[in-house]
Amino acid sequence: MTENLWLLGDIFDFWWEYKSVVPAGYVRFFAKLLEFTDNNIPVYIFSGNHDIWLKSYLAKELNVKIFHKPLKIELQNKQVYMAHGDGLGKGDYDYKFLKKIFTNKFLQWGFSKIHPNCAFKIASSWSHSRRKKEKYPSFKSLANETLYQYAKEFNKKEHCDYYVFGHRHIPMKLDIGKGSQIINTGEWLSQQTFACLQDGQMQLLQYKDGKIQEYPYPNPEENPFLSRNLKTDN
Ligand SMILES: [Mn+2]
Repeated sequence: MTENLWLLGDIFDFWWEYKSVVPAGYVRFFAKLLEFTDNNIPVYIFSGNHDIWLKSYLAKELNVKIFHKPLKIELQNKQVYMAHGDGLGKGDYDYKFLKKIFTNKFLQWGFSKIHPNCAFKIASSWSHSRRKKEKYPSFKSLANETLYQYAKEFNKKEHCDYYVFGHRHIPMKLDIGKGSQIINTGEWLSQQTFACLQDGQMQLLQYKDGKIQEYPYPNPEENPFLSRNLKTDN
């Protein structure tokens, strides 16, 4: 069986590539990815809203493939739609506007002229400021979940078996009709959740107490770890 690893974005809180400077840190993480690719296990990385500036460095050094857009792909005879999830669906116009600024070539050129120490200080403080103090993201209802609605709408026009996203930090595995499911891989830092596609079936899993188990709350409406009243954090 062909194994491969898909990282769905926001792998870095902030990432920027210079011609001759590499951001400090991440050595063990990079070594692990290299271990995968050196052993012919392909690694695919989507850029997220925190690391949209991933360019060719990781692709060259670690032999990984980077995607900047959603991808629809057949895996194990299933149609799988994957994306980080930022900016998809209705609303979030502030972010959609910001994304235009973030991806503006002239502004990127200007930012790259700032000394790396200053540039990272500015970007990291801003990136951190977006993170709220609460440990778990807020959740109101599925009706308010843009990616859930997006997948449902998309599936009316074009069928996929699985819609897999990150971004929201809310682990989720739900039916969306026509035999399709949406899966949100959640996040790694506090809940250690991820998805696994095996024999054509996708599972939402959690690494807990040294073991891998099925995540007990695939429906966020029943998840006690989500905060109900606070603002979103993604
Ligand atoms: Mn994100």
